[in-house]
Amino acid sequence: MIPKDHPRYASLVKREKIAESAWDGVVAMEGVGSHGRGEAFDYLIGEKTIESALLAEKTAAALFLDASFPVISVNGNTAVLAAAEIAELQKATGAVVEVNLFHRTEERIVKITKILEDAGVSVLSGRAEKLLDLSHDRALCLREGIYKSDVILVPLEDGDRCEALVNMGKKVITIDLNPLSRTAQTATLTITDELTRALPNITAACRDLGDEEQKLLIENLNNKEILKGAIEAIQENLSNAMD
Ligand code: PTJ
Repeated sequence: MIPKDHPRYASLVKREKIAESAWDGVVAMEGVGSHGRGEAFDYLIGEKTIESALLAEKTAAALFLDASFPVISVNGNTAVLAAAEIAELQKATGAVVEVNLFHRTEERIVKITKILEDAGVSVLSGRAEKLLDLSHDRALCLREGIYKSDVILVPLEDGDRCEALVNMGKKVITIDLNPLSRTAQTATLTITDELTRALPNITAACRDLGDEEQKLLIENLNNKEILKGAIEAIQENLSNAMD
């Protein structure tokens, strides 16, 4: 039991959720390591939404609003940390939600689908086929979901799969606290922010963006600049810590 007055209460609650869900077989054991890496990078960016991430979140909303077939791909960590936030984003975008796992088992798909549905998410079901240019089960996805998407959000994704989706001509948005990861470097648009801060910001922007702002955000999308902004924010934060 984490004491409510602990200075790092919110962070510890998230960590506990991830740990418990790993024991329950919902989060992959590897996902515990991914969470720890995320925590470390969140310290480095100051555990807040940095300016370049807010721009990326607004741009993500613009891409969603502009999409003909938007999809949100959900893995174990994302479902456990942000099922309610995914439900809100789905409402704001009309996106199809597909459970798509790196460490894929039918049992995990069923458990994660239930967590999402309990939070009000409508989850696409169907028979997964090997449709991505990747080896083994990582190629599996739904023809009427990820395969058909033109804009796809893949939070906390693996670099290889992100690259395969980009190579299929999709606009790939990722949420990844590590701006140096292969995923961050390969995606069309990278949001260097914590998942539960990023998703509500995208949802809010979907509701607030005007047509002109939406158009400008898409025209000016420059992921290299966005990533540079994140790395500069880390540099600045580290310099401030030494003052
Ligand atoms: O549930 P599965 O089987 O699909 O597996 C999911 C994991 C996360 C295990 C899988 O996709 C994986 O191995 O991912 P990686 O390669 O560890 O990449 C995940 C990235 O997400 C890392 O760069 C972390 O820094 C980042 N990350 C972790 N937690 C958060 C995060 N970014 C934003 N918010 C977080 N809460």
